[in-house]
Amino acid sequence: MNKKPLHSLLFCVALIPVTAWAHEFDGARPDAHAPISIMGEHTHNAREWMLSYRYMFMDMDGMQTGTDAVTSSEVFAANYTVTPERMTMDMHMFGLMHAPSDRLTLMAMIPFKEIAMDHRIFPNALPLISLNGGIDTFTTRSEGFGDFKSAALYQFWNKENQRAHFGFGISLPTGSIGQKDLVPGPGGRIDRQLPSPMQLGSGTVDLFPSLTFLAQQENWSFGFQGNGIIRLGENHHNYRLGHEFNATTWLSWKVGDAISIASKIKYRTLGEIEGVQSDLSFHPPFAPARRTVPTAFSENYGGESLDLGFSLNYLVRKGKLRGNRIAFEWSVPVWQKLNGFQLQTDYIMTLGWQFAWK
Ligand SMILES: [Cu+2]
Repeated sequence: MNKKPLHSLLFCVALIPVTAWAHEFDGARPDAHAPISIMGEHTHNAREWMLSYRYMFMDMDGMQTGTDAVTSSEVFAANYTVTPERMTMDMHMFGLMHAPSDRLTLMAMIPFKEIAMDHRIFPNALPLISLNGGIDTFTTRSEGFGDFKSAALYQFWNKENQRAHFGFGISLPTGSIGQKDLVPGPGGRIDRQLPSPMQLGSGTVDLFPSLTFLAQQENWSFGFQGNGIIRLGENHHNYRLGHEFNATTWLSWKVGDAISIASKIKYRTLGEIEGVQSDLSFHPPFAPARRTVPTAFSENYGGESLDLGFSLNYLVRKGKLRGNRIAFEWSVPVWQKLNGFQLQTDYIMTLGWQFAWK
């Protein structure tokens, strides 16, 4: 799988014609929902509503260049004075869906993020270590609401056991891109603008087109979603995040009336940052020939990855709690190719609750 992520994708896409079968698509089955981290993958019947909450935890540990892990010393050897060593993000995502008709489903969501990044200072950068109170590590944090996103999903195919819909989403820059925290600098620890991975929003209006295909068999389901993020213009810190494209396929097995398990494979490609992030420092004042930190430089953004995920869906189909769904997903990158020097993703865990009613 190492160097040929596209082959696995093409294999999954080749499964599509195999899934023709003569029975009705049942949107109320537990396997009618994709692994919980996938957004906008289902539509609703006319007049249905859905409220959802997802908790996502992402752990990024250790630096990487290309497909190789690198140590902090190797980042310092590449002329950087500070390196990230770990980043965690806790995200709480609140969502609402409503279908005015069988064909059209509308959705809105907003995330709340808590981000922390641990850094290490080059041992030879003694002036910086002394400004940092004599220690060679520091952590920056940010938290708050991210970008508000709304989307329309239009079902253009619903025949026998197959469904397909287009999605068109737009995200508004409600999340702050002016988050600051204390970092070592001239005169001690000072409140400085944080680089973009620590920011809560993109700062630009972003478009989210998507195409989803679903097929159901008697005891299992298949899904495919291709989606993109197109960033418009430039934000007020003089940059814009890279455009993004994702292709995800999943297979779900219905192991009972209420439970399904699934596996997914996701290919992602993300562009570099365009522009130069304003209000960051690029060269330490005491060593102008060195660079500050990889996250300040646009070439240390973007890349490709292939993630493998496993998930469990539990759907309450009778009684007072009918319509509640609880889902869990564990996802790990099996291949990452990162531009420049970046933190590598260790795993992403998603826990979700959804409640649908009519
Ligand atoms: Cu829904």
